[in-house]
Amino acid sequence: MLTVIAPFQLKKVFKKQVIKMKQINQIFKHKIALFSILLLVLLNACKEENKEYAKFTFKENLAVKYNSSATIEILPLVDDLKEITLQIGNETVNTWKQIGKESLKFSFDSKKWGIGAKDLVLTAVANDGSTFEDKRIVRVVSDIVPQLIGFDVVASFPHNISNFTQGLEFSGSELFESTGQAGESKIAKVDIATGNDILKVALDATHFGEGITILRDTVYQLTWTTGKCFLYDKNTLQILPKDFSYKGEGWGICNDGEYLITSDGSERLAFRNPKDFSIVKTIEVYTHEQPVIRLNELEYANGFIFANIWMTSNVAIIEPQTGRVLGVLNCASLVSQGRGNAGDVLNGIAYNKTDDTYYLTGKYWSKLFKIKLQQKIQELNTNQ
Ligand SMILES: [Ca+2]
Repeated sequence: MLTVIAPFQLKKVFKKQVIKMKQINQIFKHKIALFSILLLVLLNACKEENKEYAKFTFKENLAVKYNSSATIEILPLVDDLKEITLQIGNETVNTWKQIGKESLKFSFDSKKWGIGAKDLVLTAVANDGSTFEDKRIVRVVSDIVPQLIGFDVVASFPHNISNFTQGLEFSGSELFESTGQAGESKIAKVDIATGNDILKVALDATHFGEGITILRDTVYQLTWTTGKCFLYDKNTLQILPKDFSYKGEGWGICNDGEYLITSDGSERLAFRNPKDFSIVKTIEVYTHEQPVIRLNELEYANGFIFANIWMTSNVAIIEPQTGRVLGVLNCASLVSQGRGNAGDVLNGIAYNKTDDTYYLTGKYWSKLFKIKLQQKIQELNTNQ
């Protein structure tokens, strides 16, 4: 049905709409005014929040040598401060009250805090309860210049050039090798003389195999990005029903007889409980100058952790208690002799306890080298 509206009615409707628009406009104007006031209040609050109450006197990336102490200085910037606290990591290490204009000092004992990057946070509280935070990172670097450790190549063997080597470890006189690449990942017992597999097991193609280590009768195998550590019977290489899950990437793994030690491509090594893979402690690996990132295949031998550094020809020799790099094997000569035509980077180090030798190879290399160090690694000097 059609409704007919008379002209005068139309006028009325139009008038009503105009009145309504005026009201809306007024409300809108009020809202704008209210919004502006709120914005001003907020801006002022932000301004208050950004006001610096106190600052560290040093800039970013302060480096402190291990076994020494450094003075951390804090400068109060306003008069009415109630207190200043200093936090290192999760620990509050000092609280100052009755603060004047003088700078505040804290003695940072690097040995207590250990090697690596430490988060420092100062929180300054004003008398009205408002706070200001200043944050810095302090790096504790090693106090030791790594020593170049010489070695002699005592033998070389053929290496399977289709092995994208990710893990290499002895159990007694048996050599185990793990490889990567999706669809090509495996664990094998290798015949050293020929480079052929004596026994092997392939990994599901959804996983990219990484390092292996053998503790008691179990082989532990990491995966690169799928967060799984698979367990195998050492004698049969049969996969065990239980596996472990972990966060982040898996690169290399070794063990010290008690803990599994894993790398993830950073400078950090994690010590894990072999029963549940939980992290017991972590260390950060540093030279006297900087963190050593891209730690890859690992080996535990003679009380030290040996680590291939990805994309380099170097193997770092690391003190497990601190993370200090005490020595370096420069394997450039092995790269030129063993890489072959299609080989990739140096990766894979295994210690043979029976004759105190180390076996090294690389991804898709044609050779496996047996080397003997020119000095007793136990005598690496930690008191330079
Ligand atoms: Ca190894």
